[in-house]
Amino acid sequence: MISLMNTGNSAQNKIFLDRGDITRLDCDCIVNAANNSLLGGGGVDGAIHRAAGKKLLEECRTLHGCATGEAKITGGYNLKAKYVIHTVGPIYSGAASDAKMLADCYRNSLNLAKQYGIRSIAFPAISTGVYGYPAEQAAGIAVRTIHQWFDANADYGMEVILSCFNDVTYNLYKILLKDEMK
Ligand code: AR6
Repeated sequence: MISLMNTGNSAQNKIFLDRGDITRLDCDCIVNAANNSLLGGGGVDGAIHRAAGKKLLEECRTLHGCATGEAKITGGYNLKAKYVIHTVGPIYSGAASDAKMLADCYRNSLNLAKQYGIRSIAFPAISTGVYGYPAEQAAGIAVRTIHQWFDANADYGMEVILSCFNDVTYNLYKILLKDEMK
């Protein structure tokens, strides 16, 4: 895992970059790139449900879905992570609203995490798989939104892990975050 110190006025918040499977990470919370039903699917959603076990789906059934850009929280069950935050990214269409909804996913997930006292949270590259969001644009939105949240929550001390399942995502984040590398 590469550690990246956040610069600017929010010294206690940090970004880390990890190349691998988000379900194996040992952090307080992992974020799921879910769909509106919250009842499972392919990609990272399928991997998280498989690793967490059937009780995750049982709890998800009680949530009655989730709107695009919003976030809901459950337990982590068989995962190392105590919590899973489920957020629903936009299906890429090219409309201006795509970027807003993708930023909402990161912001709302971080706000919910803070409400639960979470200090370390791992994000997959939301919407960049099945939902077709161009990886470079999505990485830029993720990094910008996390930095905005750090600035707005300067003394909280959140560790954000950007989980990269492929080299394209990993290299994009590495370029975007190069100024923060120690
Ligand atoms: N760990 C980390 N990242 C992963 C993993 C993993 N185990 N598996 C895949 N990724 P996607 P979306 C990466 O398709 O585009 C589901 O069916 C993947 O390489 O999982 O938001 C849901 O139910 C990509 O970079 O999510 C929805 O219907 C990123 O995770 C739909 O897919 C997101 O890819 C959501 O599509």
